[in-house]
Amino acid sequence: MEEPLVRVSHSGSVRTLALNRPQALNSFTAAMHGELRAALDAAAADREVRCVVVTGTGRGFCAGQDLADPAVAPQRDGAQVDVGAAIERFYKPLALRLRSMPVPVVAAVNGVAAGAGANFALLCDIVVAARSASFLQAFSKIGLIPDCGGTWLLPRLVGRGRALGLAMLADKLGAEDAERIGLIWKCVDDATFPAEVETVAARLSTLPTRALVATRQALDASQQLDLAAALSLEADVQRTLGAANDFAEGVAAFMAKRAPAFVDR
Ligand code: T3D
Repeated sequence: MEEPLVRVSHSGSVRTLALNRPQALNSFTAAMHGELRAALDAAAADREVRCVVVTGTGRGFCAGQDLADPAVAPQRDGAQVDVGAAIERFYKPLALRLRSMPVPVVAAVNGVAAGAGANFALLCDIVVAARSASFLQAFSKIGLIPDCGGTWLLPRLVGRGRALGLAMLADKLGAEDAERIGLIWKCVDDATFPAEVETVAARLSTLPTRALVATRQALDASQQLDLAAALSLEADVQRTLGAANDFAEGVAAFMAKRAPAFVDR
């Protein structure tokens, strides 16, 4: 049987999607985009799923666009290639899908994350990286700008100065430094990486999913709002969440000194 380009596995209420083109450091092809999109859609639609983990097989996380793909590589005969069309067709929907997932998404960065592969990781809610992993905004090396959300994400995560340094110089940033400058949540030892990812995903899966997703949405929306508008948004979201099951359960569990069992999604 043919190997899938995205390996899907399930443990408890955690769905893991592993990019699976290790021979090319899990770089994106049209077919892999298709499988990833289908797997994300399936996870979003499955009420049993309360956390999604994305990772890579082999020694890399994802090396961005597969540059050997004739659909994007400049043609030897001088024919123009519409790189923008690939962005519209694949990367924009991928970024918007990740940011609209109805459950938290963890990027488990097991190795190098380059180009769109780096920004694919940074679009996720929580990024945990193995100490040997690295992040590389490889775009300037091939005459492009950061895509897959890079121009939006980088200044928001690390500020304009560091964003420009990372994007223009395209140096490999080790996982420790990525954590130090606030690009990612956590860098952990390679030996404990799988267990740490499992722990964080299991924890997220027991937390109030709807509130976690509303937190992501409110943080993203606040980037465009003044304080008064952000405060109003907070009031609106709290009004909705305050009427949901998880708020009642969270308060009841606190008062009864027991662990809560959240159900909303
Ligand atoms: O084009 C459009 O549609 C626009 C979209 C753009 C989005 C983008 O992501 S643009 C950026 C694309 N990505 C890159 O430019 C990164 C290219 N890769 C690298 O710079 C290096 O491979 C790494 C720094 C990521 C890792 O280096 P290293 O030394 O650990 O590994 P390596 O030997 O370079 O790569 C291992 C194999 O994977 C190698 O194949 P081989 O020689 O063993 O048969 C290499 O060719 C292959 N590989 C790595 N990255 C890609 C790739 N093959 C195709 N496309 C890749 N992006």
